[in-house]
Amino acid sequence: MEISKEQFKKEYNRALTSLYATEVHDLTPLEQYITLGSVVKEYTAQNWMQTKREYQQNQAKQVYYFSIEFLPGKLLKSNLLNLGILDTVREGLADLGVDFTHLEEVESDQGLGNGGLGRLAACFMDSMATCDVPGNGNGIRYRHGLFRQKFVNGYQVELPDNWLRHENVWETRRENKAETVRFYGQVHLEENEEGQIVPTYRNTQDVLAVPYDTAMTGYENDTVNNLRLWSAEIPASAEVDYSSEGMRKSIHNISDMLYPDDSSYDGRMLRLKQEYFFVSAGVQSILRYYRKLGVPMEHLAENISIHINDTHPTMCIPELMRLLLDEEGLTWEAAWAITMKTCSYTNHTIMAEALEKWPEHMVAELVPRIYQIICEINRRHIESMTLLYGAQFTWRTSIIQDGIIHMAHLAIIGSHSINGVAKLHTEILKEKALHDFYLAFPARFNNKTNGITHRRWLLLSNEGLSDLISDYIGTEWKKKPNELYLLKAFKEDSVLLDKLEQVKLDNKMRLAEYVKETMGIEIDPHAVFDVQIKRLHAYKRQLLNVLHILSLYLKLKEGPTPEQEMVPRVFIFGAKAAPSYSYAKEIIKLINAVADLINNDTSINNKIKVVFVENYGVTLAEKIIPAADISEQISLVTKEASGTSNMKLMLNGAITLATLDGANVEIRDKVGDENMLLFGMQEAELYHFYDSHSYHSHDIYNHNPRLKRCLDALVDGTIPNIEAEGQEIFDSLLKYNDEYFVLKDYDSYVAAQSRIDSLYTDRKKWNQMSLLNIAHAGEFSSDYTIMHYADEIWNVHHNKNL
Ligand code: 26Q
Repeated sequence: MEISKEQFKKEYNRALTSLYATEVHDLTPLEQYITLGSVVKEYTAQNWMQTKREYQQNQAKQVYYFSIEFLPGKLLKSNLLNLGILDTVREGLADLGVDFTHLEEVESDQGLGNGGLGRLAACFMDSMATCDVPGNGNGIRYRHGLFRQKFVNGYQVELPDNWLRHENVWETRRENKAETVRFYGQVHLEENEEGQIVPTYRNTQDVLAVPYDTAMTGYENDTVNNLRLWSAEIPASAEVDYSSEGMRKSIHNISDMLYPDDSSYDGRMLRLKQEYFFVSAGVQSILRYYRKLGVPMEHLAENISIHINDTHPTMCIPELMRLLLDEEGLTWEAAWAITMKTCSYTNHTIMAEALEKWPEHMVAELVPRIYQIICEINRRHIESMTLLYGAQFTWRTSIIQDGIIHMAHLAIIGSHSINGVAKLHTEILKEKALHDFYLAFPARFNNKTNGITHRRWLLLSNEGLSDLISDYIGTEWKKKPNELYLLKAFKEDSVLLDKLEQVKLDNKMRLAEYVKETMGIEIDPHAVFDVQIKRLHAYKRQLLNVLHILSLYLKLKEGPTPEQEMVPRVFIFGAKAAPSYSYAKEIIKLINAVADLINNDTSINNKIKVVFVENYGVTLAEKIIPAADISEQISLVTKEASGTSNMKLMLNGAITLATLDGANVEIRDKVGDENMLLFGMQEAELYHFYDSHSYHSHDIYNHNPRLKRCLDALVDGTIPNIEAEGQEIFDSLLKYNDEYFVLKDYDSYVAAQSRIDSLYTDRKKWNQMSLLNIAHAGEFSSDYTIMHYADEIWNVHHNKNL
């Protein structure tokens, strides 16, 4: 949009008069922020309405992205960037004596997600709006997002995330768009006068789902899509008595908090309730919109696409069936054909413990009509498959097995498309995890490698680098991020390489200041900043990282060796552990204990520092990533479906130290082996160990004195205050045979690590590697990912050429 600085100042002043009836210098930063938010919201409102009108008038096919998590972070700066008024607003505020950075700081993170999956959903919302894809997000407005993490004596403590304490300026409550969601009770099928089977419900517990909408602005294109998050409220019904405390509480609880587990499912009724709550409200509201269009129900799939982000929204399938059967009066066959054509599903994990399974009796009790429909879907599936493939094969694909409902099976059977999130992950789905389904429905399987929005992860978070890039290749790359490859032409340009180094150094100095202020730890910006930021999980192997740190430390302590000449290293960790995941919490304690030991040992002359930032999330990532030299992507091969921090770090010029897992494979394909640091087992070797049961971690312990010394340090008092944790971790590696092959990959990890020093010392070489990583990272923009979804799965419009 076009707006002059003077006009903006006028509008800002008007807004603060109307909101607070005072002068700007009388406002707190929070009030100044709220004022700015209300001005920006007004700017987007016109485009928001216009976009909605256009979609309706053109009867454009719409995508509904169902996700139980959305993790957008802060919205102020990204909205300003997308509107094209970031600089105008910054300057206008400065004229008024307001520092924009102070306003940014007071905004709370919208942290309604655990990690990769929720952040991916947010990147996709950004890219859908930017690519003019008519896309809608559908999720839950949790009153509390992911917990706030604190360390007390090195242990993780979880505090509630009260992100709605202050007004949320970005949302709009729409009471007139509320839907009713039915739980429990009994359902009876009866024939009506027209011979149709209709259900009657008794003793249900009804919940009112009230939507809160947030504008998702596209980048300089005037498109504004909608993110709709549902809040559970007590219905104003005369028939049921909602006055009991228990009843009110049980309704209130549905949208009270985000489950903090991201890799093991928790079979609690409340979780299932959350799932059906946002699914039912969302699908009902889609059909309400669709009926208004006046197009026959038979054409639903030509106008609507429902995307199921992991299995959590799988009940979209039986819920759509329910509405088509019970409310629209369609036959089963017609309803099923529409449902399959409408729904598509993304798988984000192959880890067995993360695959959702629900006891049949729980589903039957909570959502009896949905249960009936699932049973009928399964009955028909079994019937048709048995004829083709025989009973045994068919049974393996059954939705219900031994009283358990397998959500992934339901999602696959009810969708026309099933995708994995990186090449290797999709191959594993097809060949291993979902092989039977792949044999039965090969055409449904496809790969869509994840992506990230380069707007948040470069333009917004690394302005120094963005400006430098534009100085050399112009600004086209902002809209066509693959043009970053033009940087390759400057590989030998020492002026650019020096400037690149300077930008990185500036970012490192900023991070160092933050670390000093918040943690009291001094770090040297000239040290190598080695970064591992992601959820804490055994398969991601933060343990491998800390064991290497420990071995470096022990070596330094042993006396003068070539390592004494090492380039100083700062190891930076950011990670939350699920509160119930005690092993992950023990690793946190270990890292903190090692950090304490090393940071306070003056004899090593500051060669190593270990920084474990508290409360890692989107906003901290935006501070850390621009300052990273090394990107640690060290999961056990086959376990990380894709990873996305790998892409963000690469885009900011970090060198990837990685196993060939998830999207690291695609990163290697683009930058080449010589521009990253690869190590570790590959897929075939791992499967060989699985098949032959020939892995014995004890043998490695016994034959590798350096590693043995390091592991013994966990239990012999070398590291103070970790008696219990040290022993548990030691046992996991030796007594329980090291499930994630940490010891197996240890030597090759140490070897890769030891290459860093000499590479880093050759500044030109290092800067060239960094430049090449940036040059190839544009191809990981989620704009491209979204266009592939639009073309190959959703069959919807987008505005760009691939
Ligand atoms: C399910 C049921 C009950 C409770 C919790 C859950 C649950 C919640 C969140 C299960 C899984 C998640 C999140 C998973 C996740 O973030 N997966 C990551 O998805 C990224 C985007 O595709 C990938 O890049 C990562 O590799 C993958 O780990």
